[in-house]
Amino acid sequence: MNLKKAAAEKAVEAIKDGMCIGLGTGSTAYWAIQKIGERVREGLKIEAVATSVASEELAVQLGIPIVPFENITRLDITIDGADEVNPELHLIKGGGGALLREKIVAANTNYFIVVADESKAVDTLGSFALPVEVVPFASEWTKRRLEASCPDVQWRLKDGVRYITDNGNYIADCRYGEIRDPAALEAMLNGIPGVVDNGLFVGMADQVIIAKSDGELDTRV
Ligand code: ABF
Repeated sequence: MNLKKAAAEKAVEAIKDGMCIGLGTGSTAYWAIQKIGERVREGLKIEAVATSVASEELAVQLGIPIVPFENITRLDITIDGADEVNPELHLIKGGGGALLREKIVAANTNYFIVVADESKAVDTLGSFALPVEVVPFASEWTKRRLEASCPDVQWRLKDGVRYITDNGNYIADCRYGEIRDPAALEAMLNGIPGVVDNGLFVGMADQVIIAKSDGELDTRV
């Protein structure tokens, strides 16, 4: 059974005619976009914005109407994946590199649904390296500031060179091990000059759908 697909398709059931939808990024959100495309071809009337160039291209291929962000004031539902989800529904996101757009979209959404397979459910956030988006200017200085709180900070690489986000920035992957106070860490990191945002999503998820290998869908609100 494809757990990511099962969770994503369950989330898509919440979408109704006339809604504005935020499209997530990653291999779980991929299945949500596929299902939304199927429903659009069956007559569902929606508009959508995407959290990454990759998701926008997929949506366009599938016939999902993509509108400029400036044309809408608020999204009804966003469906996106996560790298870790804790029992309070706080998240680490950004393993796919799209954390900044994902956070802007989630913050402007009435109902934010996170979809994941059971491997993403953790008791304590932090085993997954926390992505921090950093502007290129003086980036080594910013990295040193990050290292003051984190023992292991690595620039994300792609094909041997620094990974560049859709916004032209770098990603520093920060391995904290255990994040006991996600809200405090999120605020502290975003207070460092040169940091654009980080992958902690605290108190943003309205619903989390986790597909389990026994076939159950665990829905948490
Ligand atoms: C996006 O895709 C990211 O925030 C997250 O990093 C990733 C989730 O991974 P997956 O590909 O397993 O859905 O949602």
